[in-house]
Amino acid sequence: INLRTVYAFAREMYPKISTEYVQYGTAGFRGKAEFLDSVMFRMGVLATLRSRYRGGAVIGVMITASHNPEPDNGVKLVDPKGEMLDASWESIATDLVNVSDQELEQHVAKIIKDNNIDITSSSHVFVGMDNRYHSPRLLKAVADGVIALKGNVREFGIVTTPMLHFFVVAANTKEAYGKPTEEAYYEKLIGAFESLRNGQLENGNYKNNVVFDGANGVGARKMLQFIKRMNKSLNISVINQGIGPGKINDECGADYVKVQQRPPISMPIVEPFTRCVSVDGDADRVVYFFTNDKGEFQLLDGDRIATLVAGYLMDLVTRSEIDLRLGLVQTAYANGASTDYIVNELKFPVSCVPTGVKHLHHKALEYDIGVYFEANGHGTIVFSDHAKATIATASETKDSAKTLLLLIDLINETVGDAISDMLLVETILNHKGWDVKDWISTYNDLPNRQLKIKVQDRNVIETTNAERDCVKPEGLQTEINKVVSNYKRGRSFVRPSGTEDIVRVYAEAATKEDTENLAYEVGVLVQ
Ligand code: 16G
Ligand code: ZN
Repeated sequence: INLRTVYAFAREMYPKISTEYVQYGTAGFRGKAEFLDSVMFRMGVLATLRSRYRGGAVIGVMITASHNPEPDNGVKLVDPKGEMLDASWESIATDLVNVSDQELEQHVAKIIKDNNIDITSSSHVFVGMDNRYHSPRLLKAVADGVIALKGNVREFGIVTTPMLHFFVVAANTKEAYGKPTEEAYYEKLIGAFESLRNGQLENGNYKNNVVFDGANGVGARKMLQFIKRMNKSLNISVINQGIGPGKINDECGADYVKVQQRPPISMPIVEPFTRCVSVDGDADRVVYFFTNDKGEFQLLDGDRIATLVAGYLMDLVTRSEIDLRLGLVQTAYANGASTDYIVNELKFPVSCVPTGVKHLHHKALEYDIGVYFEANGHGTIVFSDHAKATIATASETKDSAKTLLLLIDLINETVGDAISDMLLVETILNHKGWDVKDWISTYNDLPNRQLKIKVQDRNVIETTNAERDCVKPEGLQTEINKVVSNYKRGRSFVRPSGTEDIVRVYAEAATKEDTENLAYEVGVLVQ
């Protein structure tokens, strides 16, 4: 393989047009789409090298800017088991993207040498994209990066982020997970969902209807595919389908609903207490919401989903008379009331980790059944091999274990999957005979508020203790503590964003007014 080709491709087709330093962050590279062509090309190169480094295993490349506005795009790599790119390669990615076109050839040679990569060995890269209008152009750049190194590339076109993760795992584990195709994905999830429903479409307070806000993103398209293949096991009406003038994530979708604490702008009039679901632009986050009979908006976010799922799983495990270690993983953004509920009422072990799926996922793997969710709706459940074997054995005699076995199939263990998570919530509510009133009455959320603060350099803020304490600048935490101590049930923390050039402030307190004041006061300390 002649590395000159890489340089030639780069120079002719994907020249680097910005010298601004970019970093592979929690969500890979993100930015305005017009600056991303060279980044994409180089990520195609890197994915091929990574595949060769991992003995030819399939590596995934997903092109999306998730919940960010439509003009943005981004790229992240998926490792063979469906996890996020290994941390040790994040800096390799950062360096590769920042070198000039002239340095590129030599730099690639250095990566090959440093990592002992056999450049003649086979490699496989899967690429998927969301439905932003610039995604196809960027996908071609990734594919050309692979081709420049004579690797194999398979393009999946428009898919959700969790679907791409699914394909990568499926291809690498062969039979264990199903085939790496869209059809196999639908079949696996719908098959499990319909078996779990077992013909019982309504139960107690549970009604079989839901409104699905697709954020004008790929989640909407895929949901329409689900509906086509489902035997009317759930009546889903899809809004923000991405046809017409609506832009991705614009006044709709999970991030908007969660942060603004209101329904999407385009919300049709529905009966009070109708279950509504919002996903984000690449369908890896999900939140529920509804309007009550007083016309008030009520949110059921990632914490609500986590507590619902955790309680249900614990119940099934107990009834199956099996001994498994269960645990829930949250971040500092988890509502204090959710943590109290899960610790005091459900008696479920909880741990707190820094923001970002990789931290949550990693911690969850320490349990036999690890439930993890960010408050923003990003999460899933992971089962250890020991848990799977134990459940399989128990399922021969216990119905509750049979249910657990089907749940494993319904869950996309590799990464948070909005559609799979939604089908899981629907299953649990159906089994419990619950409507949203029952669900929301398990505990009362503390009012909470998030602020974005623009600062000169967000990295002057350093945190510890899962982002709950600030160690730098010195003295700031003491001042925050002082302010917080004036508020009943007050809690607040600050952290630099991993995806935007800002500092985030989170505050919660006993009343809405206190929460606003607390957030404001802490915000002032940061500025
Ligand atoms: C990324 C993370 C998400 C996290 C968010 C925080 C992944 C796949 N995604 O989108 O989990 O909640 O960043 O953003 O890890 P922030 O650092 O700007 O608050
Ligand atoms: Zn997303």
